[in-house]
Amino acid sequence: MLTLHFSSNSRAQRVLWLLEELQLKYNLNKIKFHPSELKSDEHRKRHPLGRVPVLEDQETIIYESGAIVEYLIARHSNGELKPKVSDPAFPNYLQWFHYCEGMIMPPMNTIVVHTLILPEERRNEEVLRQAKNLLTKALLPVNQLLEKNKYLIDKFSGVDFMLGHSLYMSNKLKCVSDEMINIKNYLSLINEREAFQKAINT
Ligand SMILES: N[C@@H](CCC(=O)N[C@@H](CS)C(=O)NCC(=O)O)C(=O)O
Repeated sequence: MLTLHFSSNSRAQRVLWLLEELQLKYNLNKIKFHPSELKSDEHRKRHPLGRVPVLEDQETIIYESGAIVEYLIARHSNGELKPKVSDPAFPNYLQWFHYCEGMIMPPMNTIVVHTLILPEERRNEEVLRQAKNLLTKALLPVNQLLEKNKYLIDKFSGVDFMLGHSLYMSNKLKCVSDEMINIKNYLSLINEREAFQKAINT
């Protein structure tokens, strides 16, 4: 049996979305997004930094949302959700899958820190401005990609759980401008998926 250690409004939504799409059986351990629970001894045994998501599969404990998504796809998707190595879409899959944590999430983390996490007196307007600028620049190629593709690499894939979810988070932070119409349309598309709704409303 799989157990997902999960907090609302976090990257753990990526994994819940995937578990739901794959219609797998799982236990959900909902953790309050607060140091009292995230940094507890119990949770640090699963993740040394006290973060989410964490997936447990019998004796295996795995963290890093991208690794978890790859693990579940490899074990449970029956060859769906990831192009084969010989498929021309394979390099695109790799690039855009990793673009999420590599290019989108670093400025987004800074934005969250300087708008929500730090006490007001420690927030820095210049750092925030630079991070917003960087995020906008990183979103532009994704908006372009969606000019020709329905989902991120056209066929619904692991990239949607990663990069797609980071677009959802960027939009929630009001960092997707109305001009990025392709991203807006894409968000409407994933919003229609029942599994996505379950993930963002849990
Ligand atoms: N690269 C990691 C990042 C994990 C991460 O930072 N998760 C956030 C939630 S989105 C967290 O648990 N933050 C709690 C904290 O920083 O104390 C992943 O993709 O899983």
